[in-house]
Amino acid sequence: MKKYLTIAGIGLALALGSCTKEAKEIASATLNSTATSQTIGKAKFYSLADGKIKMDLEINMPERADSTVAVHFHEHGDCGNMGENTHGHWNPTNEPHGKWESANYHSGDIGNIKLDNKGHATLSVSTDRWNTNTGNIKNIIGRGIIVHGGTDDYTTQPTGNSGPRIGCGVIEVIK
Ligand SMILES: [Cu+2]
Ligand SMILES: [Zn+2]
Repeated sequence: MKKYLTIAGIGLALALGSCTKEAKEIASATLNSTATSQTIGKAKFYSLADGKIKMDLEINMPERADSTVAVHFHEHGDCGNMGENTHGHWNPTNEPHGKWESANYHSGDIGNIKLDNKGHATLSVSTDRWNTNTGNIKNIIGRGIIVHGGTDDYTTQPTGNSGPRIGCGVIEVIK
């Protein structure tokens, strides 16, 4: 019996080992309130074995409990002037604003996220629209991430009419 448990243990260790190998954290962004500068969330980016990049996003805004916020990648990694310095939506493929994984959308149109009764939410997305290659149009490093206080209607151009910029962060490479 003990022998089988040891074999199972080795199997588990191998599985965990290959898992960490497939998902390497390559970039991250800390999201801060534009009003108070307090941290309201975090985005972590991982490179996957299939070449895609995965983002694990977490938001903590107790003051926004039971509401919906909208998240986009914006063009510039400058959160000054209440997030306005990030300018408009990052749009490397010259598409209209839209809903994630619809026919057309900006490559950072993450969209609406429902916060629970504690103001907490998590979201994971994987895509081949992103990379971290210097000089490549899909490179997400240095882009801004904006959390909006309203909801994205997915149709108004080019913003989705998503409301004020309540949170902001910059995607930074992890070396
Ligand atoms: Cu936005
Ligand atoms: Zn957009």
